Amino acid sequence: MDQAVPNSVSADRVTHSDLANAVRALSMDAVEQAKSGHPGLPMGAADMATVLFTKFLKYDATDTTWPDRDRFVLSAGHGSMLIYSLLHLTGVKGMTIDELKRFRQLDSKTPGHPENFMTPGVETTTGPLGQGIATAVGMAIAERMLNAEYGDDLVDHRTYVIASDGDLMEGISHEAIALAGHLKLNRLIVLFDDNGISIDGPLSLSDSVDQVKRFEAAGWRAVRVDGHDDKAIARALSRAQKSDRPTMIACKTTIGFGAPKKAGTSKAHGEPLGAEELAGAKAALGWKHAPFEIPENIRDAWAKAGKKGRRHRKAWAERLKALPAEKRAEFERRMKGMRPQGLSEAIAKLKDKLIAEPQNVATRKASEIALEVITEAVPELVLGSADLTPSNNTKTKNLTAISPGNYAGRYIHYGIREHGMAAAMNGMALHKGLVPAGATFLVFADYARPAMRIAALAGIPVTYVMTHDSIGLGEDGPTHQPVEHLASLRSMPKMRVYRPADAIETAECWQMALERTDGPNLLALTRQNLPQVRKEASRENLSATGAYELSPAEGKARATIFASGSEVEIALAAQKILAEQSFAVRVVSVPSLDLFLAQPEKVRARIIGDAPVKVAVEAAVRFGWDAVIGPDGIFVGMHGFGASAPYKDLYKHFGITAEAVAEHILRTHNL
Ligand SMILES: Cc1ncc(C[n+]2csc(CCOP(=O)(O)OP(=O)(O)O)c2C)c(N)n1
Repeated sequence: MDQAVPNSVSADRVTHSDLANAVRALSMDAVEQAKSGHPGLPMGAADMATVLFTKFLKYDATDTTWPDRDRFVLSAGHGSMLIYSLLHLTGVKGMTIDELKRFRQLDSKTPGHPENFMTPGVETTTGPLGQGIATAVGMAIAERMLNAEYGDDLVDHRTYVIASDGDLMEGISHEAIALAGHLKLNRLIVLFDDNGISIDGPLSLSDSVDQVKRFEAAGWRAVRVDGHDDKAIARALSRAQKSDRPTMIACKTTIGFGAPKKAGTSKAHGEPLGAEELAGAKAALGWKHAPFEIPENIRDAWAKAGKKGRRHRKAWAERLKALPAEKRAEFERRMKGMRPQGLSEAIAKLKDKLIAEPQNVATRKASEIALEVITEAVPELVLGSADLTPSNNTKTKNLTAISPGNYAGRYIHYGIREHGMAAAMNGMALHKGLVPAGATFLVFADYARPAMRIAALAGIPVTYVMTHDSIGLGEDGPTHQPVEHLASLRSMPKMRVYRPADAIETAECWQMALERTDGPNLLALTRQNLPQVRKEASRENLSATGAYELSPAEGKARATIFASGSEVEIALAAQKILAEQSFAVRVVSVPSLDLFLAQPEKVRARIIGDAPVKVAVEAAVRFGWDAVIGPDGIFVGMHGFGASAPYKDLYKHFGITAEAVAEHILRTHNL
């Protein structure tokens, strides 16, 4: 079996090395053709990936979205040609040899780093190191939670990861492996490409962590194997499948395996090998075929591997079919990512109730009130917090938390791990079947931001509940008071930021967040109590245009005050002060500035109106508001960091008061 196999022999005579070398050859050729990319990782990790895909992965190339498939995450996204080669060789539709030839070209299915929205079979976008492994933790959580709900017949799969040195050096990996170890996610298996090389050179330049001990300390099973010994890898994977804990298999590999001069050096990491080195590598590997050419027998053997999971998929489909119609429809709805019918009705009823009994509460409390009904209407909604549950008001009475070994629940204590939480939420949403919402203080959005950016880029429907949204949090002071966060999050493409003004707007914003299925949402909520500013019943979701006239002027408006969240109260008070001086102004509430700016020009013009003076009030920096008030508009808000004091003192200190707003308007008007 180990000798060279002539092209014409049957598929079962193909060796492991033939299969792995096909991956290496395609990866080298594609990087060479693109004149850019990373050949080293695919060449080094080809053996472990080949063992995984041909012997272990529950996978059917003809249906890459089948719900009970094993998930595979290439955390080291720079090695993207590894996964593209695997998807091509196993026969995923559309992953043609021409797509491999167009590696890294515009609109190809083979972008520089894997993107789940570009390439069938790619489970998540990776590239920023550490994201993949942390996202995979969320996938593994989702699998266990859905298993607890639907049983082994419907949900019974594993999550496999290939991670590199860089993945494990990144801080997020600490959060991810600690959470996975704690929760005993034994269906999570990480193959660590232990090649000891990164961009600057050998890892010894900057790292001396014993990764096996590190994972063990976090509650994992961890072993070392020769990453080029297919039998040893297979043995380790077999054992990992039986483990009661997550497993990390440190596979000792040589980066750029086969390349005569560059193998084992950082030269193999991130540039084409070059014609001579490429020819040398193919010679060393015994690969005698033209660029992008795969002999038929090897192609057949890979195609066979691509069909390995088909019988599992078919048996699973039969079990699904046998379910009572209602249960089956519900499972299918959830796995398709469709929202339940009852959501809008539940919100409408809640709004009626709030009109009948107004609630003068903090919007974090209003969010809890909304969640009491939403969690009933949306059974797939899973809440959680990065150790701020009592402050974020995310754990409604009807939710129980999951715990190690017991995954029946709808709440997750993520620990003080904002970044790990945000990445796990991505994984849960990508897995499908669950809709995650996770919480922390708005100021700590920075600690979660790289995963939030992946959610935006990849269009992942998750919701961040971010409370303590301004100086209104008071005494904790400037370290905890966000000022630039709203502007910076609003600037992120496809991120939707909501800052509701009262209990009704909070319910409306939650509705929009959950109805959105193509990207992330953030609810910025207050710690301090606010009056309910919406007094009239409206079945229509007034927040849906991002801004709306909340309080019209009595007579022709001489100014418009735009405000969001807690500052809407101030805008209304300023309107009253001015009305007493017979100065008519209107107030526009802006629950989502970014959504408002995305409205058609006509809608924006109608809401902005033609009053000569425009004012924006928000206890944050001005950045972004000029699009509404113009460069000469008045901005009443923050111009620097906050301070530590009771919040009412802070509003006075920073001049964010109704009196100040009224004064600014009169002064400008009189100019
Ligand atoms: C968060 C983040 N920082 C930096 C990079 C740039 N980068 C890409 S690969 C890499 C390190 C490569 O080392 P390793 O992870 O061991 O991969 P290998 O060299 O084995 O391919 C770096 C720093 C990145 N992709 N993501």
